Amino acid sequence: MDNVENIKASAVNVAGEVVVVDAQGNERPLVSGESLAAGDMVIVGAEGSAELNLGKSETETVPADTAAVLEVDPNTGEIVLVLHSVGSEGLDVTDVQQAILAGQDPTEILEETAAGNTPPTRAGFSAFQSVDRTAEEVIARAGFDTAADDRVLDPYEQSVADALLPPSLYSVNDVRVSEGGLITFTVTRTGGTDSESIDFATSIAGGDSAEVDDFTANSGTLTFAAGVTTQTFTVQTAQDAIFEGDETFTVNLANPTNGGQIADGTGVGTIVDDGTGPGPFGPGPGPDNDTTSFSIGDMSISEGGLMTFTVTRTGDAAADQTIDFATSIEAGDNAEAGDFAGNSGTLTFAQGVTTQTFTVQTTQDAIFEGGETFTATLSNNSAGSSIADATATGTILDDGTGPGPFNPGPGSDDDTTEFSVDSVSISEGGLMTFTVTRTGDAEADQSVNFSTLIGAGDSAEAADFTNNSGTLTFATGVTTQTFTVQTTQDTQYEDDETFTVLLDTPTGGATIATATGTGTVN
Ligand SMILES: [Ca+2]
Ligand SMILES: [Ca+2]
Ligand SMILES: [Ca+2]
Ligand SMILES: [Ca+2]
Repeated sequence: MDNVENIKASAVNVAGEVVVVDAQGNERPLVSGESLAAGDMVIVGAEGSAELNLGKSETETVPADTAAVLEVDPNTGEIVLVLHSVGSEGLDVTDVQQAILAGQDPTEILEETAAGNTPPTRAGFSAFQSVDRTAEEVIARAGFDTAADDRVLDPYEQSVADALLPPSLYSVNDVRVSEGGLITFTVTRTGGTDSESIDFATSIAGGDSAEVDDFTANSGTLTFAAGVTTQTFTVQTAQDAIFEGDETFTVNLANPTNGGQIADGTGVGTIVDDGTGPGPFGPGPGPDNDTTSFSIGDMSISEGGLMTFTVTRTGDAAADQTIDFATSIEAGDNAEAGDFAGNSGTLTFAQGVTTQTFTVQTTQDAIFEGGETFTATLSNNSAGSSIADATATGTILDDGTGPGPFNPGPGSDDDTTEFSVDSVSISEGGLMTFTVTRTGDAEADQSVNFSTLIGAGDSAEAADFTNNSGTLTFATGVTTQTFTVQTTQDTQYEDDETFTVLLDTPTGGATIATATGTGTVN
């Protein structure tokens, strides 16, 4: 017992709601000019302030929303203020009184922070120097017995202390997982330190996209032992091979015990099957990727036929997926606009459908054009899919090698042309004219070589005619061309003399129907 009674303090100026709880737990309003003693707790309300004279050169002010205990610094013997921010919750004076009567050090009711001479601000509390002190010391200086056995208000001790602690606040997080993975939700408790529990449950809430088969529902109670701040629970997601996009479900917290409160009671579980989810997950390497892939195959058909392109989807999707197609003549293609009827549109793949088709009608004519190509292109595929092969070549065949169906018509189309040469007889000394005929027409020039020769069965001799050879070119629409061979006049009598004319090396897809003719000199 030092000279506590000799240390005097007083209220200089009091504004707003200010009360004093003395060391005996008695409450009274504080008014300007009133004396204060060590052990008094000054509680200033939200709008108030209390300017105090602590026997120093300058006064000190207890600001709004603050509680302060007048206390003797055992090192200096000076009176100091131990300050505590009350905050928006306020401070229940009755609780303070009961705590004091239950033997609790009033400075431990508050956060232990000592003020210097400068009136503190809330933000500055943490900068103040802490003063080491025990409950026995302070209460002894306050002038009454501190022996706990003498207290008659033991029933308050536990409940009051608890009431002054902040309640537990619970939150649950959001979790994203690869499909098939085990989701672990974490429930965090802040504030509470006792053994408490809270319930959790999964559900499919409004706005959620998951279905009951997408995860295994779970619910239960999480118990937080004293000092434990986090607990977890898991939800198993279901693996499949169908693209569903992000699917969500909800977890909710409920029924916290011991006055606990829920700060964030809703967590979202997101199941990802597009390869962007986290991994690894067990079993399996993760991340899961159920996205689909589209491809289109090349196609050829006989001219005039209806060409059917097949678009293949690898993988399946829960919702319809679409992809656009269009035909065009690209660089490198040799078809022309008239060779087929362009087509474009959208193909829809419902769940379970792996192929879709579209058709292109090709144009029939009698002109040999060889293989003509155009391009079919895929684009604008649905989300959750990719295009593995976006282009196909359509080839129109008119050389008799193309496949059916042929519409209209019976089968493979053949527009190839044929060359033939005729045989000519003339009197010795005459100029023979051989005619080469092309059967059919072609889009581009075609040519064929001709030459003369004396074959195994021929009777002419070299001197009987003048060899000729060359190339005949057939433009589009031209069906015949000619070449000549000059025969030799002599004075000897001879039987008919023969030689051979020969066609070879046709170009432009043409063939030779009759390769040889006979020149006969009478
Ligand atoms: Ca999957
Ligand atoms: Ca899936
Ligand atoms: Ca044709
Ligand atoms: Ca043709």
